[in-house]
Amino acid sequence: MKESITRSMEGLHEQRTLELVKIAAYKGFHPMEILEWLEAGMEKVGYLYEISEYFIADLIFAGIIFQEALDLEEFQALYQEEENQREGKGKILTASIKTDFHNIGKRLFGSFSSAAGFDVMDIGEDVEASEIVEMVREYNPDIVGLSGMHTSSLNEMKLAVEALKKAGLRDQVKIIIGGGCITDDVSYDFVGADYATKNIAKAVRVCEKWMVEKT
Ligand code: B12
Repeated sequence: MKESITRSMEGLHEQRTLELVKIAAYKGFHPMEILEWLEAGMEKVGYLYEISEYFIADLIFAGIIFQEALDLEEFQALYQEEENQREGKGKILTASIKTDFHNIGKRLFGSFSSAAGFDVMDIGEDVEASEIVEMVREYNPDIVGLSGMHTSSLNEMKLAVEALKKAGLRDQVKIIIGGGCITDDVSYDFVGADYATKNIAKAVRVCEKWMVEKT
């Protein structure tokens, strides 16, 4: 199952990928596992783009297939099952950082956090540091989740954290960063965040731990 889904995603086979995800969901595979197989395919798409075997249209199409898979009723039903005490766990504000229009990973973080009981406000893509400050003031989240896929995203995230500090809001929130800009040797200290990960399950667990510590 794993290899077929990854290969089908890599090969940009829309219908086949969707059918395979439906079958995997029917067979009872964990949503996190299915997600990882799809992501492995996306990684390969990124690599094929890097070596010029795929073009920008292929990246766009890969993004569409991935999103369609996540929107499948079968997949949604799976992670709804994960849902526990929905409301009141805490508030999370998410954004793709300035210059970054990628949003699939950020939305996933939002969906899984929401399924775990957080209230999530997604303020979109290419979000300026000043908008993040404004929204933290308005929405008063417990946690800010910043997403970035570009190598330069870390600098933009650092600027956002500095802007929050300058506005006197940094101590009110925990900051978690994720996305392709996070590599093994990335230090969240550089950004001034509290945690960095590409792993959604780990991210949600950390957010839950923060909320327990807060209360
Ligand atoms: C799909 C895609 C696109 C789609 C995006 C569609 C969309 N709606 O998002 C489109 C076609 C629009 C696109 C555009 C571009 N892209 Co693009 N894209 C990709 C691709 C193939 C997949 C990204 C993806 O969605 N992956 C699947 C998701 C689930 O993974 P993820 O985002 O990493 O998220 C996971 C974790 O990181 C984590 N996560 C994500 N956010 C957050 C946030 C928090 C708080 C937490 C805790 C966790 C978390 O959760 C997810 C679950 O595992 C990648 C290749 C790759 N290897 O990633 C290139 C890639 C990211 N793109 C790239 C580039 C260069 C571009 C363009 C500049 C191309 C161009 N010449 O125009 C533009 C950029 C536009 C812009 N200004 O942002 C480069 C970036 C290079 C770099 N290091 O700087 C990559 C790496 C491709 C490559 N190998 O060259 N892209």
